[in-house]
Amino acid sequence: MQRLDSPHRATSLRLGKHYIDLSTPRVMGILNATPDSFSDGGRLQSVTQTGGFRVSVDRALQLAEIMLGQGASIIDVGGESTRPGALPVSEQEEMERVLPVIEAIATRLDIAISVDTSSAGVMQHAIAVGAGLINDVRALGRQGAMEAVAPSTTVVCLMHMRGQPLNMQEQAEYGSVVDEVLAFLEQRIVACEKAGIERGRLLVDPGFGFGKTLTHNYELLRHLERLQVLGLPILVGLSRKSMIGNVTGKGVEQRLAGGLAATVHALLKGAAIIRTHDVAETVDAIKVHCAVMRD
Ligand code: 7PJ
Repeated sequence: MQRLDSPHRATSLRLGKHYIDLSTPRVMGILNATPDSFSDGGRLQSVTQTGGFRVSVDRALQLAEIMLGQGASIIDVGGESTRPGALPVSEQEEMERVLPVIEAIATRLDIAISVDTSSAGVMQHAIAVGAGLINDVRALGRQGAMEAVAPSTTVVCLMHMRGQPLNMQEQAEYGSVVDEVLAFLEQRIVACEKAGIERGRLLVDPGFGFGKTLTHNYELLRHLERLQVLGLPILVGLSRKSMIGNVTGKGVEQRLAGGLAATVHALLKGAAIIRTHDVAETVDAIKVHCAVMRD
């Protein structure tokens, strides 16, 4: 496949022992290790003998293997639900959900692993069991997060969020959302560099749906190319989000087509990694996009 070179796009990223070639866009498949997750209804839960929920590692492995077969380059394992209104979980609980899943994927499957977490303890342990990317919706803003990541070679995705999941939709006020997201990301990049996390280890994400109104989300997508000024690969998560549902009038399970339309716009504006629940369909969309872009 022909390369889509751009001066802003790194050609490759090292995630642990995996090299991800970013000369064409890549897919990050979502693996939720939460009993209350937003759009997979807790597919991974199994009921324990005491009636509690725990994450089924076998089921997680199966899903990861399917996504690998469908063409995902990265599996993003998350144990904290960050949907609007979600309650925080304890670090202990988060570790019990994600670490066995990360370890199993790292030992059994040939794919890069990302962990969707904001907790320094989870980051440290996840790196130790095989995560090559820290995907933090709080952009390493929590106590100890920078220090947890700095000594490793792990890549970090810095995402913009306004407020916290519990209240973020009440804080969605901006002068210019694009300028403010850019300024925030710039400031986090500088903070990372100061903490010893080199630029070459960073990705940026505008954080669709995180403390933004529908208008803000579409304004960000419309002007996504402006993030290229940061000179780092851009990751986007649009999959099944309310910005798709609000326009199409569709429930969570019926948002694929709308999400793919948004994804193609993101690709045209330079997105390098697409985080999605629907790997096979997103891989097809990228292939067609690349065929059109080829000279
Ligand atoms: C995102 C994420 C996103 C990154 C979630 C959901 C909510 N990480 N984690 N970007 N969204 N980097 O998937 O709907 O947009 S959780």
